[in-house]
Amino acid sequence: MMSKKMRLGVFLMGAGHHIGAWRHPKAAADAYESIDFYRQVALLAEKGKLDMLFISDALSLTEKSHPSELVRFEPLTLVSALAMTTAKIGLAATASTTYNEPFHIARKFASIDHLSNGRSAWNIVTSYYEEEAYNFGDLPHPPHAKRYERAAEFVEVAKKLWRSWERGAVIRNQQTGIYFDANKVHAVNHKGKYFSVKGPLNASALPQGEPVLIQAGSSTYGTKFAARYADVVFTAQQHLRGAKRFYRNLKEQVAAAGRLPEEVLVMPGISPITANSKEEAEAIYEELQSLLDEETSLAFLSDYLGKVSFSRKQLHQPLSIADLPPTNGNQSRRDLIVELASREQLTVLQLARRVAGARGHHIVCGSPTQIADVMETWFREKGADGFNLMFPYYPGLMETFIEQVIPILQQRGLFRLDYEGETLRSHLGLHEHQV
Ligand SMILES: Cc1cc2nc3c(=O)[nH]c(=O)nc-3n(C[C@H](O)[C@H](O)[C@@H](O)COP(=O)(O)O)c2cc1C
Repeated sequence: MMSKKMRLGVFLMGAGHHIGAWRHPKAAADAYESIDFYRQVALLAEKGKLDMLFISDALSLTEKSHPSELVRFEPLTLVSALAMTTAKIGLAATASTTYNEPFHIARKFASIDHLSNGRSAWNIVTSYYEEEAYNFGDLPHPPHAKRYERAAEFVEVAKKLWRSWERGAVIRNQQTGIYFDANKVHAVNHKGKYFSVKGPLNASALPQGEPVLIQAGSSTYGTKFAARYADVVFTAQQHLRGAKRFYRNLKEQVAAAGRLPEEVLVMPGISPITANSKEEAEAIYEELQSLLDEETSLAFLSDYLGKVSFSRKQLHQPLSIADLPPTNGNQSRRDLIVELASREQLTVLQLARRVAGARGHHIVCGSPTQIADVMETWFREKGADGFNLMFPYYPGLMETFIEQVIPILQQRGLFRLDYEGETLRSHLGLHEHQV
């Protein structure tokens, strides 16, 4: 029996992660703005004893945006609703450090942590879409390095705010009339390059001390930031070799930053298609591929590559790496896609169709045992401490996984039989933050 347990989140994305998902007859096409849908999948995730729900975000759309990015719930609002319909599972919401202020974000996560009794997590992103800038004044989207510089100061300020109320500061003694101990509440008085924040926060010490901090960005700046601040790193990895390289590199950086490598969990995305056999699972994948439309698939690819437009002729030729412009967006995803194209010698159209399957994440087709085998191998060989599950369509493929793959992982001693603690930090085996 293995004592270390695999950590599993589920990345909820409305109808599904496959770009054609919303057209699949078994998918919930109205999922993006349906609380009934989210409530149903959240309960399913809790039934499977998963560690957390994960909600991504963006702050803009264009006429080419996919349905998943046209209309959707704001993540913090959504997780606060789900906190009321679940009891144990962690609630991870994405919020950008580029288009928010630290006081707002620190306060909102403090509220979520209180109202969920210690189940909050913040997926810290710096925003990858240039268009987001147009919704926040006239300034251009800041360059990649500046976004990460601001993100670091942002998190420092948020941490100071979360520490501004010591535990025990709230007294609420009805006899003496003393509500709180002012000696245990501290101003923050932060003055830095990007922010000036006096504090304290108008929320008492969080049940978890701090929300679980998730980082999703794998560039050089991204991993440096993660090594310093993250509890969990969400990353896209296509194959075990690359995952092991990323894992080793990140854990080395964590140690160099003066932290323990096991304090930071690496959770790549995985998109499992579970069926009775590998052939049946591949048939589901092909059915989803048949629902793709060329234009949306190419729009996704173009975004990831840094807004490239392709001529008709280029679509049937290999991707020309030399012609790619520099990008201010998601650098690690672009590197991954470029590597995939050259490794498998894909034409632009074939590449667009591949990326459409799980936005560059690893797709695995197989029987329940085969899916569990892949996950176990990545886990044992130090390519992953766990996974963020990204089902091609919901709820069907998630149900199959929860009913058929989770019990195998449990029988192998790789995954919990039940929740042992109350907070997300305890599910993940992370220490509680002292305040
Ligand atoms: C797996 C993964 C998921 C991400 N999810 C989001 C997201 O939901 N919203 C967002 O604005 N950025 C998201 N990002 C973007 C990063 O947070 C970062 O802002 C962007 O600059 C890309 O990071 P990188 O260049 O360090 O790889 C994600 C990045 C990765 C690798």
